[in-house]
Amino acid sequence: MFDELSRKLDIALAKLRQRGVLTEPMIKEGLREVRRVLLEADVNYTVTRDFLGRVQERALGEAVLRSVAPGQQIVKIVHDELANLMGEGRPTLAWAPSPPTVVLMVGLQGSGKTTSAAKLARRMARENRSPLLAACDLQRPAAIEQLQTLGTQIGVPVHAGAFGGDPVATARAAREAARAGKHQVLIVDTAGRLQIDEELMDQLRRVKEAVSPQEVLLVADAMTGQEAVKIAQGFDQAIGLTGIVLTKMDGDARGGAALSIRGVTGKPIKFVGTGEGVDALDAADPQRLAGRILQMGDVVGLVERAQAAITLEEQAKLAEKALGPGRFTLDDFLTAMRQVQKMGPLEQLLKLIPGAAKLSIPAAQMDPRRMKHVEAIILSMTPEERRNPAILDGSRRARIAKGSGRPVAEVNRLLKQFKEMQKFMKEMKGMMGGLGRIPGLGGGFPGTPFGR
Ligand SMILES: Nc1nc2c(ncn2[C@@H]2O[C@H](COP(=O)(O)OP(=O)(O)OP(=O)(O)O)[C@@H](O)[C@H]2O)c(=O)[nH]1
Ligand SMILES: [Mg+2]
Repeated sequence: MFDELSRKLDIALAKLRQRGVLTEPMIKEGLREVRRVLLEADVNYTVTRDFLGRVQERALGEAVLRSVAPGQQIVKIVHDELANLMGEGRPTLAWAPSPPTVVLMVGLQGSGKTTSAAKLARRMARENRSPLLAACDLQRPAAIEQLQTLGTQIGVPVHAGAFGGDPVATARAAREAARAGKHQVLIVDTAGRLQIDEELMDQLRRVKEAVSPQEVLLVADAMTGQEAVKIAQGFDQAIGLTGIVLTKMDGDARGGAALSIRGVTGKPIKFVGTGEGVDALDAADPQRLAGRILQMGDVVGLVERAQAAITLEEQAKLAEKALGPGRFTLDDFLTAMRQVQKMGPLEQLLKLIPGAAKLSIPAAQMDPRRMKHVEAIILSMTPEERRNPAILDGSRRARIAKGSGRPVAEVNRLLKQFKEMQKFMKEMKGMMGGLGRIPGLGGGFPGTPFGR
């Protein structure tokens, strides 16, 4: 699913992710690349343009340019906006106030209507909704048989019309049968055509009228890209749709259909077909689909957690301390460390930071117990000592060691690391000019568990 798109987006975004500092031209250049990839994947032009507008606006925002690992944040923004393209949340089916709820499956020939009807029925059976299938594609004997076979396979009854019969009458009878049989859901399979034509639309309109469906789902083949979008528009104008079932997402669908169909038609993708088997139907989840496209869930998760752990105010304060006119003190060191701790188990977190795996960080430094020790040592200092560690002579160090229950050697080591970090902060300040950079995330943080 989305393999090609996924790979190309990864390459496009890699350039942004690898940079520690991003400027506006770099972001614009990177997003131009993303644009090219989306258009190549057959995403609708207008959808692409609006999408990039939103991404760029957010990416150029203060918060990203000034943040640590801005490239990672852009990955997250792209991810979120991709999800937004496909929907707000997980869409649900509309249920009838009194059963049966009727779901009408429509679409072009071979798009996967019959298969999807059976898959949906299986899903409903699993949810104990006692479904009934209706075979209203009466143009080919094989079509009726196909649904009957699938019905037997999944243990769902099929109300079938006779070959050559009237689909409208069959649909009406099926609805009656569903009510009489106390079926909660009726799923109606219909005939397809090679292209949208007035005769098919007229028949569907009459079937629709006969069963008053809560849902009219267009079954569209994801492999056809923007063609699927055009088909959806055509069906919506002719009979009115409530949602889309995007099939054959397991194939090498380029992404154009999935990413454009909602933006263009305003109809949500409700299900995605991911195989030929009767279980291969997923409820569409925009977040998950975006995750499949941008296979960087680790980055997205990390940025989310970091954002949750470090409040903006804290970030501003730390950046000010680290790079502003003030001095970076042991108190700040402790605050930064606690924030890093709040983000979760360190080893796990480190794995999430691209490049961090390459840093040689002794396991002991990542040990949460060691963090406790560092904390104990710093808290055993007086406020004056924390502000000005230069006054820490031998006797003071001995007192701190005793107070914290740690050996003097460890106190010394911590102070040495802190000094290195102060130096690093100063260098970085010189290097980066006025740009803020928050310690703790990817940017290197000597003397702490993230140190180089
Ligand atoms: N790989 C894959 N194949 C699918 C999927 N959905 C349907 N198919 C296959 O697509 C072919 C057509 O599916 P049908 O369900 O018969 O399509 P239809 O829309 O009912 O076709 P007509 O009744 O002829 O209009 C079958 O071989 C299905 O197995 C899917 O999500 N993934
Ligand atoms: Mg069929």
